[in-house]
Amino acid sequence: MYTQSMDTMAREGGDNAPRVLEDAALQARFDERIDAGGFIEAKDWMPQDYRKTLIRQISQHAHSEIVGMLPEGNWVTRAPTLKRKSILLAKIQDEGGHGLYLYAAAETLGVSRDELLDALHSGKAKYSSIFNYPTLNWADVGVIGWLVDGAAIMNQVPLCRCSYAPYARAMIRVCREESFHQRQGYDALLAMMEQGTDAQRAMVQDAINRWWWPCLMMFGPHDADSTHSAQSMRWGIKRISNDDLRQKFVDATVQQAQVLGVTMPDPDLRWNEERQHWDFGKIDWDEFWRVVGGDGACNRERLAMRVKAWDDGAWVREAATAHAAKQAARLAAAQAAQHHDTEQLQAA
Ligand code: BYC
Repeated sequence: MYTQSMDTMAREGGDNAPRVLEDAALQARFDERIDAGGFIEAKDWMPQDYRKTLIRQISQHAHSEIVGMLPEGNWVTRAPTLKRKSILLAKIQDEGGHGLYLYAAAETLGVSRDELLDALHSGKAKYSSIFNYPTLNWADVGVIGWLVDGAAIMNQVPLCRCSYAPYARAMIRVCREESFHQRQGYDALLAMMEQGTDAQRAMVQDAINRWWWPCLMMFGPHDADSTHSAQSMRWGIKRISNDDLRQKFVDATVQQAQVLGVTMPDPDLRWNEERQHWDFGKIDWDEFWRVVGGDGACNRERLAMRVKAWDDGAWVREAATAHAAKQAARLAAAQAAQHHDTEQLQAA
């Protein structure tokens, strides 16, 4: 479906000039709307590459949400109190919901959910590098909320103004929920730091030491090495660059770390009076690309878990399909009966 509008093949009769002119006019109208900061709806004409870029980004985002349920899911049975367990369950369910909104947004672009999930399960599709790191202790759950969700919010708030309206609308609700996720993580860490034992405070610091650099990697490669940034920014899909978002995240979190009483594992982290920003050290991009390429600590485990969840859920999908078929048959029979009655009345 998503090649329809770029089809410049000769029409019957052999003359494709009218079609080329028509496409040029559509492209001009699209560019005008993008340049004016306007939105594109699902039924509007859009260039094929714009559609492809959105399918790529939205589906990777959707996959990240549902794979992102796994590291925290590891701690549901071991949450320290009933309150923390309820919060964690609600958060994980939210992530599942975010996956649904995002798959639905991707479907408006003419791709099926089955195709997207096939790509995830076969290892072809990417999802965020961050979810390939292990959650070793309870403080990891707090740090995921504070730092991982904090980074996610920083990246996702500008997406509420993405030029593709169905994605932008989905992101508004996602961001509201992410804000609760970030606060609950910070609150859990604050409780450990203020009311906990020395061992618990050490757990928090250890978790931050392990998650800090992978969180900085979440924003993607430097702008100069980012394949898609320039075009995505021109199209209004991305509104702020990878490096600028990363800097905003560092600036916001260093202050929060000071309140919490923890440090970041970066000897080069220092306030730059001239730039009015925090300078930070070099990111290990070899590690990033290794993890993105499938060789992180948990890539295989995460994918195996997703495939198992999909296979275990086969009976639910079969039952839902059988139920829908039964309902459709019932409706068709009722309509046929009504049609028959009407015909008899007319004949009488
Ligand atoms: N991990 O040209 P670039 C969450 C890939 S959900 C893996 O800069 P782009 C949460 C990139 O895909 C968090 N791959 O790309 C959920 C591209 O490869 P392809 C997810 C990465 O798209 C549950 C290549 O590197 N958030 O927080 O312009 C619980 C070159 O990169 C990563 C989103 O998905 C990465 N970190 O910019 C808790 C937000 N970074 O596709 C929390 C939406 C880059 O050419 N996505 N790559 O094979 C975006 O904003 C953008 O896609 C990115 C990357 C900023 C991530």
